[in-house]
Amino acid sequence: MLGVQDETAVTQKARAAQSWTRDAALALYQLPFNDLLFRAQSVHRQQFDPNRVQLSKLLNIKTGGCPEDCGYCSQSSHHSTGLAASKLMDVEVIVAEARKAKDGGATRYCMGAAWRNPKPRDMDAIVEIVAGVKALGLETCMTLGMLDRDQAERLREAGLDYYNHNIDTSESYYPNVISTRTFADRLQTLDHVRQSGMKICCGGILGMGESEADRVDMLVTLANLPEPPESVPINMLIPIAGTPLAQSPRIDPLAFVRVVAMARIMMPTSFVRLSAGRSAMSDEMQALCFFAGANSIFVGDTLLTAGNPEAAADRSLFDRLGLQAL
Ligand code: SAM
Ligand code: DTB
Ligand code: SF4
Repeated sequence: MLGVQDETAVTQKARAAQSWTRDAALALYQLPFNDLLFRAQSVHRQQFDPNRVQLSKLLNIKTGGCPEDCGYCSQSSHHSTGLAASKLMDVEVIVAEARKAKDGGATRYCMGAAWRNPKPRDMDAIVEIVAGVKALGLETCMTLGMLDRDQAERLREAGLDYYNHNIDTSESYYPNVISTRTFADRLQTLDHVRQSGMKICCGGILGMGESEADRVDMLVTLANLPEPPESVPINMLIPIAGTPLAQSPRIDPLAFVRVVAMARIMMPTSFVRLSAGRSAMSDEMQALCFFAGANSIFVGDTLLTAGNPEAAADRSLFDRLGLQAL
C-alpha cells in the first residue's frame, strides 16, 4: 500500500503528466483576464507558498563569438553587436563570484557559455567548475548549448543539478528565429538531459514577433514533454542593437502576464521564472506576474550580457508586495 506521501507524489506526477491539447490551451489563453489569473493563483496556492520567490544568479562564463545565429542574441558571431568575445573563465574567479551571489541571497547559480555545444576539451574544466560551485552549497545550473548523451551523463556525475536549454518559441516560428539548428535538435538535447537524471530548466522568449498561437504552442510543447521542466523561464525579449530581432514590436504586458498564468496552470509543480526583461517591466507588471504564479527571478544587475534591476530595486519591490526569498 502507498503511504500518504507516496500517494501525493503519484497524484502530482499524474497531474503533471497530463497532456494538453492546443484547443484546451487556446481556450485558457482566451479566458477573461480575471478568470485566467484567478485560476492561476488558485493552482499556485495548492503547490507553493504564494509569497515566496526563488532567487537565481546568472554568470556568463564564456562570452560571445557563438557560431549559432539566434536572432535575439548579443553573443552570436553572425550579428554586429559590438560585444567582445572572451575565453572560458577560470574556475577560481567563477567560484568567487558564486560565493558573492550566495551572500546576496541566491540559492541557485546559473552559468552560461556562448557555445553551440561544449567541445571534448572543455569538459574537464566544466566538471571542475560544477564541483567548485556546488561545494559552496548552491544549486548548480548550466547552459552550454547542445549536449550529447555522454556529456549529459558526465555533467550529472559532476553534480550539476539543472541544465537550461530553451525551446524559445513554437516549432513553426522557430525557423524565423534561428537557422543554424532545429527545434528537433533542441528536443534531443532535452531528452539527453532527462535521461541523465538532471533536472530541466526550459522555457522561451516572448516579444519576438510571434503570434498568440505560437505562444500557446510553445506552452503545449513544454507541458507535454515526457515530464514537464522543473523550471520554466519566461523571458521578455531584450532588444539588442545589431540583432535581427531588435525591431520586434514590444509584447503587450497583459499578454505577457497571460502566458505566465498559462505556464502556472499547465505546469503546476514547476518553478516559473520571470526571467530576462524585468528592467523594462513596471513594478505593477511584475506584481501581476507574481500573482499569475511566477515564483523565481534572476537577481543582480547583469544577466549574461544585458541589464537586470539593481538589488535595491528588487528589495523595494519585494517589500511593497510582502514577498520573501525562498
Ligand atoms: N548558448 C546556450 C544556448 O543558447 O543554449 C546558452 C546561452 S543562451 C544566451 C540562453 C537563453 O537566453 C536563450 O535560449 C534565450 O532564451 C535567452 N536569451 C538570450 N538572449 C536574449 C535576449 N536578448 N532577450 C531575452 N532572452 C534572451
Ligand atoms: C534564460 O531563459 N534566460 C537567461 C538564462 N536562461 C540563461 C538568459 C537571459 C539572457 C538575456 C540577455 C543577455 O543577458 O544577453
Ligand atoms: Fe549562441 Fe546561445 Fe546566443 Fe544562440 S542564444 S547565439 S546558442 S549564446
